[in-house]
Amino acid sequence: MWRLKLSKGDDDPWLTSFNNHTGRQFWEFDPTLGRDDQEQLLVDKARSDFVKSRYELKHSSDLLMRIQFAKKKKASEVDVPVQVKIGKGEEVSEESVVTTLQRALRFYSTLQAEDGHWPGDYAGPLFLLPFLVISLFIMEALNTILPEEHRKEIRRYLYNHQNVDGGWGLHIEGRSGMFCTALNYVTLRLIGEGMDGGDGAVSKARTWILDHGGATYIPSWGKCFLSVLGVYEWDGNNPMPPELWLLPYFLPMHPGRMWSHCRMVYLPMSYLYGKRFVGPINGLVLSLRKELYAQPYHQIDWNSARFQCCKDDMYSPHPLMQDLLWKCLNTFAEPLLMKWPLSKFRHRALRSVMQHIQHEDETTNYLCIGPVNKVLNMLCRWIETPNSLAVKRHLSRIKDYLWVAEDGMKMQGYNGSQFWDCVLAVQAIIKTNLPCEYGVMLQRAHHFIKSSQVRNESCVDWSSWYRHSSKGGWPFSTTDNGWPVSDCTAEGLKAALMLSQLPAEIGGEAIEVEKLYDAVDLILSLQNSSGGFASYELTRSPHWLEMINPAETFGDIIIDYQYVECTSAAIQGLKLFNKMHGEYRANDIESCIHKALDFIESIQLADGSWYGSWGVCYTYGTWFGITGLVAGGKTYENSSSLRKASHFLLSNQLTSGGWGESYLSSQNMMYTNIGKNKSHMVNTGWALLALIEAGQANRERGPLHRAARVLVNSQMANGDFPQQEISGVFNKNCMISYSAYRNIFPIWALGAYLNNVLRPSRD
Ligand code: LAN
Repeated sequence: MWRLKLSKGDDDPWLTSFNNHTGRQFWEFDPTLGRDDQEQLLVDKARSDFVKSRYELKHSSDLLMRIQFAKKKKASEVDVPVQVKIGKGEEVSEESVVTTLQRALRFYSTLQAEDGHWPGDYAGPLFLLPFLVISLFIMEALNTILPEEHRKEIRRYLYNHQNVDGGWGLHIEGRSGMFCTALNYVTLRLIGEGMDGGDGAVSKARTWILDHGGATYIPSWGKCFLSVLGVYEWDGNNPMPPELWLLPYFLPMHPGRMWSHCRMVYLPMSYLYGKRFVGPINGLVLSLRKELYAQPYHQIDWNSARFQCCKDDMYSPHPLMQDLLWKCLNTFAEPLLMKWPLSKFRHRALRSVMQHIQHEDETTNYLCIGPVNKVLNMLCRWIETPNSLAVKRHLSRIKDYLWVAEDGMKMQGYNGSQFWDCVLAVQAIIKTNLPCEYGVMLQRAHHFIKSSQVRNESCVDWSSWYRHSSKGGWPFSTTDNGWPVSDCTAEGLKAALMLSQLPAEIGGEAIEVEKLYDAVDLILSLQNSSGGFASYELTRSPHWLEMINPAETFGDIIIDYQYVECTSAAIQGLKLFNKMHGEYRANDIESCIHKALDFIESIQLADGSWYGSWGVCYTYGTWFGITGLVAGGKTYENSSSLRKASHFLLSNQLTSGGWGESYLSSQNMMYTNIGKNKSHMVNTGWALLALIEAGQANRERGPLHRAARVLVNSQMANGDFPQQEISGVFNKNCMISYSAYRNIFPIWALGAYLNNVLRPSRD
């Protein structure tokens, strides 16, 4: 039986932590549990139910965790009032909303960990497991780090998410592409599947690859990983020169000016490229060289393969200028840098790159900023010294990225979404204004928030490692990851302030005011001259640099752009802080908010919406746009932006009363409903919150009532809400799961509906 373990180091001598593993979550297989057990039956049923509807609902419902938690709670603790359903044309009564919220809060409280966070599945992309498996294979650590029980769950996951045509998409809901089809095919073969494994699934995947021109058509990140494995040639890659790191910083293309994720992924990639590293060649590798291509491996024209990319993967085609740049570098620069005397530069560059890799490892407790550089850094450290302490520390942190649900074992997009979910959950719970239902939830969450703040800079000379200041910030996942994010910090500030307003017996002890000052300092330091806020750092280079984006599958990766979400969160956090602590930097805060408001208005789209970059999509962006403007003092009456935004939302409300936005909105940058005009509870929550915020209750209440009814009626018998289509996104084209949203947003929106619409006088 699989067991979720929380906030534990498990006496692993190679692990380090800044705060005693607060928020850490990982799964372990315990062979002694589960035989003939009731729990095992539930798990089996969840698994087979998933398989049955896997083409209709591709998102798993995180049931293994829920089954485990339900077992832990005594019957009396999960005692829930009788469910309510509201008929067509029937009024939504205050009582029905209160009952729905009580049921929802009682259920949600059973999912909270003792340290105060709500664990959950943060997977979705399908290119991450292959990166891990390929690296472990090369390091000869595959079978020790992923023993048979793990590999069994990985097989389950991959087969569950294979499309009907035999391929895999970039993420669980995407159409097939060469990137994930070739990589997952290789993964299955490396973890022991035969050429005809999986009841024909493996050969079906191979047919997909060959029908689409063979693996030379894999996008650039795939080319890099296949080269490392030895099933593709380095000559078939465009240059990724490590020498970029030696350029003077004033040049716009200096890696130090790029988006932290982009910089951190191309750092180890440039190491592998600079060394032309290839792992040990064995029989399986030689066989893959035959399986992946239609023509014999030695006859492949690697020079033209450099520019090949399957059209089903193509999201950001290279501009002509970029390809010319690669041609020049490849023809003139690379040959010189590989030979004496210029090879001296290459060696120096590789040394410098390795120092940056080490620095990233050590400042993040070997978690690294994300899943891609985690795995690549690990491989680079292994190439440097196979038995080093660093490699051991890396291996110990792999389980932080793995998650098990009824669809199998997956690799997550981060080491979790602990902090982010926690601060949103706190705001949702407080909004219900049902203190009798809070129990210990808020105190625990408050503890988690306080213990997750980043207390120190990443190191003494952080800026020479191209880091922004960290002190006072909050991360997206855990403190051990160590990279603060602008909006996580702002939402953290907001949640901490709200909690400090509650009586101590409900909210727990307030955070020290100096720690709030640190958060405010950090937020203020993250504002760009245009007024907008980016994600981790300031925007350090101009937009045109996106021209050199080599990753065909992603958009907007080169620099840290400014987002409506991050900017709105900053306004909200600073405004609330200023109301409660007018003594600190009031002038700076005022001018910051002023500029941020202008920025938000300047990026509003013609139809009144905002494009949300991290959630799907216009409902998400518009919720942030509206809340930012309202927090900054705008009203429906005095702001045409708010009027336009409200109109936008109302005009997209479905006849059922909900909203349901497809992930295609993010990808195509055009509002698109989910098929059959289905409502999605998370979109409905965002839209309802936004409309209430914009004062819709003072105008026409019908749309609010209809939306609330959809939310109430969607609740399940146990107080949970259904998992629907995937809700998160990054880099425009790749979707990611926010498993906690299905609980958080119905609660939050119904809380706002109850207190601001049904009984505003008592608010
Ligand atoms: C995240 C997750 C959190 C997210 C929010 C805080 C929600 C957002 O408001 C700001 C941006 C941020 C921090 C964010 C950025 C991009 C991330 C890190 C991710 C979506 C999680 C995974 C993704 C990362 C880039 C995935 C690795 C893939 C690459 C293309 C490098």
